[in-house]
Amino acid sequence: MTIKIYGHPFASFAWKAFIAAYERDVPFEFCMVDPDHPENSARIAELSPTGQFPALIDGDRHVTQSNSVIEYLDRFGDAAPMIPNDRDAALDARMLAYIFDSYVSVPVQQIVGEALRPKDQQDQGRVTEAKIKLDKSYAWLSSRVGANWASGSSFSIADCAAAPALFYADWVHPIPSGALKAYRTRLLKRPSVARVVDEARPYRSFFPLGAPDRD
Ligand SMILES: N[C@@H](CCC(=O)N[C@@H](CS)C(=O)NCC(=O)O)C(=O)O
Repeated sequence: MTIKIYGHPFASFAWKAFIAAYERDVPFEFCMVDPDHPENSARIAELSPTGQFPALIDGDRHVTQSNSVIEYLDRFGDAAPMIPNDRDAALDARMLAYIFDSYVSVPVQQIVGEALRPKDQQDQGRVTEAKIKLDKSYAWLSSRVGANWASGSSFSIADCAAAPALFYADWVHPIPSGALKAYRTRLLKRPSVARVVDEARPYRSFFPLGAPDRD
């Protein structure tokens, strides 16, 4: 039975699932969620409470929420698990993943979402609030990311979350040079991350703020 992962190549939370699958060499069928594939849009509406992706199907097992999909993929492949075996290391990795999701990816989504609203409904105040949140996150994370990966020496769920979060964050609100920016550069060189960046390239014109001419 082939594992199916529902998502879109340009979607940051879907990247997290793809990165974990590539890290662990887990084959899967990619199910594109877009208007050209209404059957996948209908399926994701059943799989996820809000219709948001990613979601995974493995036989009778249905998993949604990017962090849960990553955790599910840990049962396959030989690579070090994305949720470390050590209890404290697992806690740190999960904690950082939540922080990248909630305090980097979500403010980025808010800034992008604002640009997608009709001009007369856009609110610069909400954009400013989201950027203030990003500045706080950048400062906090700069003093915490490791010399190799987000949490310790092994690539983990925290890095799966950090890669899309920091990739798009730097586009909407540039990360100052320093430890966090250097970590973003290291992430972009990781083959699993470079692969999702490449797979998303054809969709850059979707970016409502205008994609910069760089990664
Ligand atoms: N908490 C969810 C967030 C998922 C999410 O925000 N997905 C976005 C893609 S990055 C989405 O589905 N956007 C399309 C939509 O909201 O209709 C997770 O971790 O999976």
